[in-house]
Parts: sequence; C-alpha cells; structure tokens
Amino acid sequence: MAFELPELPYAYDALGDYMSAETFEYHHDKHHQAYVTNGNKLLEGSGLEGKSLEDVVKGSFGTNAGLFNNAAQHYNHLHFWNWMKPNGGGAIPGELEKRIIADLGSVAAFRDAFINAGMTQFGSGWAWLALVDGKLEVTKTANGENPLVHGGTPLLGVDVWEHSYYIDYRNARPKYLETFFDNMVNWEYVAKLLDDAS
Ligand code: MN3
Repeated sequence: MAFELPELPYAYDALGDYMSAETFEYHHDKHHQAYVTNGNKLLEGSGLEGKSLEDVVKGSFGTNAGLFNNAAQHYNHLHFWNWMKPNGGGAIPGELEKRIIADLGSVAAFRDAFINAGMTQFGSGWAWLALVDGKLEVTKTANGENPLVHGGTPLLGVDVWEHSYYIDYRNARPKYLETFFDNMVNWEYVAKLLDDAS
C-alpha cells in the first residue's frame, strides 16, 4: 500500500510561536513529502509492497537502508503531527500519569529524562516515550530509527532534527524540548496509543 502524506491535523499557524507556520511549511510540505515520495519509489520491488507501514519499517531495518530511512520517517512524522496540538502540554490523563509515576518515578522525572534524551541525541534523531515489555521507557534514536525496531511501541516522540526547530529556536534545542513538553504535547493522543498497545 502506497504511502500518502496526510493533511496536518490543525492549521499551519495553530501552534503560534511555539512552532511556526514557516516550520510546518518546510517540515510537513517538503521534508515529510520527500519521505513519502522516496519511500514509495523504494518500496517498489522491495518485496514489502502490500505490508502495513509498521511491517515495512520493521522488515526493512538492517536490510534496506534507503527504504527504512524513508518509511520510518514517514511513520515518525505521521505520529509527530498528532503528538502536538494547539494549547497542548498541561495535565496528563489519569491512567497515563499513573503509569508514568509507576514506571519512571514521577512526571517531573519523566520530563527531565525526556528532555535530556533529546538534548543528548548527538546529531539528528528522536527522543521517545515507548512501551517496552509492558513498561514505559524513555529512549533516544539516531536519524529515522524508532522504538518499533527495538521491540517497543512508540507512545511519544520529539523530532530533534534541526529542520524541526531551527527556524523557531535556532540552536536552542533545550528550549525547543522544554516548550514541546510544556506547551505542545497532545497527551490524549499519547494516552490513546498506550491504550491501543495495552
Ligand atoms: Mn522531521
């Protein structure tokens, strides 16, 4: 099944100064579109046509780097647009909050660990909250890699490629990560993914 670029789930200027319309115009319309276009070309003849996106990501990891990079980034960005919303951040839904406290100590400890993962990812990549063997974990990955290929389910990811923050934050990746966590995250979507995975 061919990859398709979805519409953003909100207006380009919906996140205001936290993530600008200019960033979305480049990030969604150009970067994500390129992963879709290149992924579709590389899917042809790969033997993975007709598989679900998740299975293409897992099936190409370690064997077909070109397809993997584009398919994984398509998967990551499909969720990334939904991991944010206007007036995001704030209270975490009860069941998710309970699991965070049980597995990671506290919401504050989770926030610190998530931001630190994003800050310490050298070069391009992602920081994650993932469900691994029934437990929440904070991880980081390089480039397009994600928890799917390490036996986990991604619940929340933040893109730390420079294309995600350089227009709005320049080199201040920590400020971008703090603002993402405090003002942009769509916790209801994170809670839904946890529910689906449990
Ligand atoms: Mn990106």
